[in-house]
Amino acid sequence: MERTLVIIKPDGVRRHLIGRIIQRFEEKGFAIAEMKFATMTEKLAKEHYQHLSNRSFFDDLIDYMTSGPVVYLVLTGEDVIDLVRKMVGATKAADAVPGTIRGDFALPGTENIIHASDSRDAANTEITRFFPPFDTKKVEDAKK
Ligand code: DGI
Repeated sequence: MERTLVIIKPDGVRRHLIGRIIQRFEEKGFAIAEMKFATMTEKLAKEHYQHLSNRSFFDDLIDYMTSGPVVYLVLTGEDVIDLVRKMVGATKAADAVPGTIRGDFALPGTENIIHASDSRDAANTEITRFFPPFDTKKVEDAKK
């Protein structure tokens, strides 16, 4: 089954939108395969947004992404990558259509509530970045 990586960004958490955002994905029929609440390190934020490292807003973007906890989700379902991007809406608040998550909640500026992988390659890279392989059986065995 196809998988995608979603991040509810620090402003989404601060504005108490976690429940409403996750509800949209559940109502659509996607399954939550993984979920984690944690503050992003500067190293991972810079890696995640390396394609924007030459842009004037890069430092602000890194400060924002590391400014508080985020929710990481791996969602699964048919066409989940494309459909979640459609549900998320356009990057800029002014372009985001009402009915999309950004269209309904995002304010102008860098802070736009949510991230979702934009391709199969990006999804694989991002899922491995934020959910590194972890052998729970080995950990359990080590505790014995
Ligand atoms: O995949 P997206 O998040 O929709 O878009 P992206 O990968 O091009 O940009 C990543 C984030 O960087 C975006 O969610 C918000 C920020 N950003 C992108 N373009 C601009 C921007 N922030 C500002 N201030 N101005 C921009 O033009």
